[in-house]
Amino acid sequence: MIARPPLAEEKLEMLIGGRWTAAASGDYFESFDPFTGKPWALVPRAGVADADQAIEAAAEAFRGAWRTMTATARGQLLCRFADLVAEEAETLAVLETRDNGKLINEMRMQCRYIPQWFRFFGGLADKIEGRVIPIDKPGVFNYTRREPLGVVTAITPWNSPLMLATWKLAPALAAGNTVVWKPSEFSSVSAIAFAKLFEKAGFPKGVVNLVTGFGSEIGDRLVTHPAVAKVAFTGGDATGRRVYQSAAGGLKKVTLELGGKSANIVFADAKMEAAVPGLVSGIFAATGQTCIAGSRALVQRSVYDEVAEKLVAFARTARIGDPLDPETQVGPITTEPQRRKVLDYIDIARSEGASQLLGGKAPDDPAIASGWFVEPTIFGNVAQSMRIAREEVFGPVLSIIPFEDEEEAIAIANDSIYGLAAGVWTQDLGRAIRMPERLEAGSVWVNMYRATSYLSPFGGYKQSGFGRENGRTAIDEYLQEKSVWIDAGNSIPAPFVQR
Ligand code: TXE
Repeated sequence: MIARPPLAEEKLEMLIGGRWTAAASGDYFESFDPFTGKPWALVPRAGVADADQAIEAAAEAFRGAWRTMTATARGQLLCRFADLVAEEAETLAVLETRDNGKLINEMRMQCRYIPQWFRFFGGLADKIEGRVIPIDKPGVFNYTRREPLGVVTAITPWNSPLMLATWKLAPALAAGNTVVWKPSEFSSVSAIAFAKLFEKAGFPKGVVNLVTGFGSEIGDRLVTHPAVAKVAFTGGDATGRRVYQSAAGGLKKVTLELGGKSANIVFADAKMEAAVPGLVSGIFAATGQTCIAGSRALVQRSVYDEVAEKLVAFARTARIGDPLDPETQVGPITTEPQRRKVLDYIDIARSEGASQLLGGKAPDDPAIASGWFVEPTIFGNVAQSMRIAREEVFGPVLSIIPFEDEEEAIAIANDSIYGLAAGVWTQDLGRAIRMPERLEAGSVWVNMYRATSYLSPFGGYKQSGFGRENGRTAIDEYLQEKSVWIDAGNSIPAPFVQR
């Protein structure tokens, strides 16, 4: 078991223009450990003046040292940063677990994996090439340049704080942009440790700025400041809509990743020994606090009773406890408001007539009574019309919805405003090909669930957002194309006619 040191009295600092600093106001806020329910760190509460300073520092760095650095040198910096993250992975993982309550095993896996993003995008930095266009005008040389956008604001959530920031920072920096990063007010501590590594790696001042504070206080400024070229956001859909609207005023580029209500679909021909743990991992791993949570289990009616019974039996054995204990399988909910939201949805599901098969409350165990826990909860015979089947809960709550055949499975799965991910469990090869074609989701897993990689694009269909993170093309989200025309023929222009 990893020791849990007492409340850090030290006041943490944020990074603005290469300077570690408190907020201009001198204010701090407490970050809570979801397992103890107590504050454990003091984080600067940035105001609009701090946000402005960070954006101005990023704008200056973009015009200065960063702009003139060769792409190869930029890529090497990203790789050096990757090495530092690899060295510090364990420390970062423990900070993340203390700050957001997610399992140490999961945060270790993420923190050890993050360097691959910086190596991959670092490697791409000097492969950003333009084209020579065989232009249809004699004597004219036309080529394209792919250039960075400028200052990118990255706004990130609490559920996988460093991983989701990495998905933005790695391609944004590789493309030559500078960044102002605002982590969630519920998980800023690991972000501060991460930012220190950018400094240690040797990034020029102002290229990466970290502003800690409340979205409700500085979010709007970080989006609307005239020097911001693009906003990359992951969070809830209500906040995402607001960010999009604010960004529209300044015609900023935006990418949004907004969660979902993903269907994890089990056909009668599935290998049940894989499908049942697959359903469990889709929802109870990470205590359901993942954008790709398979929160709707669609189960073919002929195996409905068998799957429901096995699911309940399997989920009942999940060990709930201290997320710093590697044996724990279900940790607390990250925030107290989020726990209330989850318990409210459980009440709603009951009042809508869903049958509760497991959980439905905070655990009774006095050893974990101070933590923000909710038991793994399963509702059976859920109808797609119920709110529990339509709205994102973002907690350990699974709805089982029966279906008759492939057509009905597709209809139910696609009957959602969201479209982030889907899972299909089948042994039928044709079905394994047909289903991904027809599912309206940005990621589809067949006979597996919840895998992501720096190599493969990730993002939403419909109201799960737009833009893609990860994979080669993610770097295009942080570039713009310029067309350059050169008259190589010394011709004298005809002034009043378009050439
Ligand atoms: O998210 P917010 P919250 C969903 C999930 C959850 C719900 C609410 O359903 O229950 O969202 O969670 C910043 N301008 N997801 O309230 O507010 C905020 O400071 C600019 C899904 O914690 O969306 C944080 O840095 N920024 C999800 C970030 O937005 C603003 C992950 C995300 O917080 C802002 C998290 C504003 N006006 C929650 N207000 C996913 N897609 O994985 C807040 N923020």
